Amino acid sequence: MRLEAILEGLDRRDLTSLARAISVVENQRDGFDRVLSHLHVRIGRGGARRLGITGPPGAGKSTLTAQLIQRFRAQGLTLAVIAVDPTSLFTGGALLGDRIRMEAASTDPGVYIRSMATRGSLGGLATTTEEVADVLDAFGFDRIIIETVGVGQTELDIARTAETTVLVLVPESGDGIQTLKAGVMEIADVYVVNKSDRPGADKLRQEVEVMLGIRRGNAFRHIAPHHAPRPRLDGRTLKDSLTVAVGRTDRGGTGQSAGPTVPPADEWEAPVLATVAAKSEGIEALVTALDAHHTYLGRTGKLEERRRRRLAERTRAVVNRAVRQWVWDETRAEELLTQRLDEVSSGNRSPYEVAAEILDQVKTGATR
Ligand SMILES: Nc1nc2c(ncn2[C@@H]2O[C@H](COP(=O)(O)OP(=O)(O)OP(=O)(O)O)[C@@H](O)[C@H]2O)c(=O)[nH]1
Ligand SMILES: [Mg+2]
Repeated sequence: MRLEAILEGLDRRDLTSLARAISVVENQRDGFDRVLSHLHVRIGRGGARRLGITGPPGAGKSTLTAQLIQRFRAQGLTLAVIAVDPTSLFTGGALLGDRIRMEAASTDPGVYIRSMATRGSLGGLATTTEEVADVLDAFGFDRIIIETVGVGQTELDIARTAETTVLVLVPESGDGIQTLKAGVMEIADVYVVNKSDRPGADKLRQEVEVMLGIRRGNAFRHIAPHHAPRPRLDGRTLKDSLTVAVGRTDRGGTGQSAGPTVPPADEWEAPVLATVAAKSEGIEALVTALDAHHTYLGRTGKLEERRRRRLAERTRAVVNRAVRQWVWDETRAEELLTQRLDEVSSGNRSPYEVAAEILDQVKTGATR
């Protein structure tokens, strides 16, 4: 299909054209920037919300996604799901069967499920995922769910391309809580302890809450809520003694507590929710939390702020890509590098000197 036909098809909201457009963008085929440019005016205009769901393998992300799909469909909303699986690079497509099942399962025209091939993503997986989400956004889906497997930095970066990031943990997986301890996942907006029908779920939920509390300098808030009167022990509050007991002070090491720490009104306190996705339990609370986070982003201006930052980042990325291509393809940079390589190799010149020379030449406008 020619590019014009794809663009025209997108305007008609034709699903085949959508699939083609996504392939073009995903693989950065010729004209991918034209597709995105064509769609730009429509991106973010239909009020689409992007939701990132990440967590260790088998945590129940897809089950949770299926539950969310049901809720959103009941509200009359349309949905797109992007299933990204960076680890399939290493597992050699072991999850492919699952993906195909997922795609085949969707016969509802209001739901569009797409898996992302992740091998050798040129623009970086997070950027590519975001660009694919842009296409779906412009196409008019009300909700875009980005599901990614894993709890590493890459997965987080992908999930963070959404406005709201959900981290799904389960009692049996040590991974999630370990990365949370390492601070990687501190950045989620909503935490879900799924499989709460299993032993250890309550304990995990408390651990996560304590960990988030400690990071906020607000430990044990679930034990002694701000508004509740605190029992007094030896003239100190319960919170003080607990804080002392774990060897922390909550006021930057002064050893004095200045009373309860109340988060500023414009700060989001990520909730830690319990769900049993397989039995559809706790989903309502999750939907409520997602709505609350969206409202928070809107109220504090963070939605708009974020949008502008992303547009600036995107523009920079496109300029960088073009400049890089221009330098190496259109100027004498490569030629000069080839000429100097022997000297660099023999130690008579450093790569830095040669780079400076190349840049000088580029700046003085020497093109081939
Ligand atoms: N006991 C219990 N099992 C659940 C729950 N939610 C999901 N499961 C089961 O856990 C298994 C994995 O669920 P998925 O939804 O495929 O998990 P996932 O996180 O999408 O898995 P990957 O995409 O492979 O990482 C399935 O067998 C589900 O039926 C739950 O709340 N409780
Ligand atoms: Mg899954």
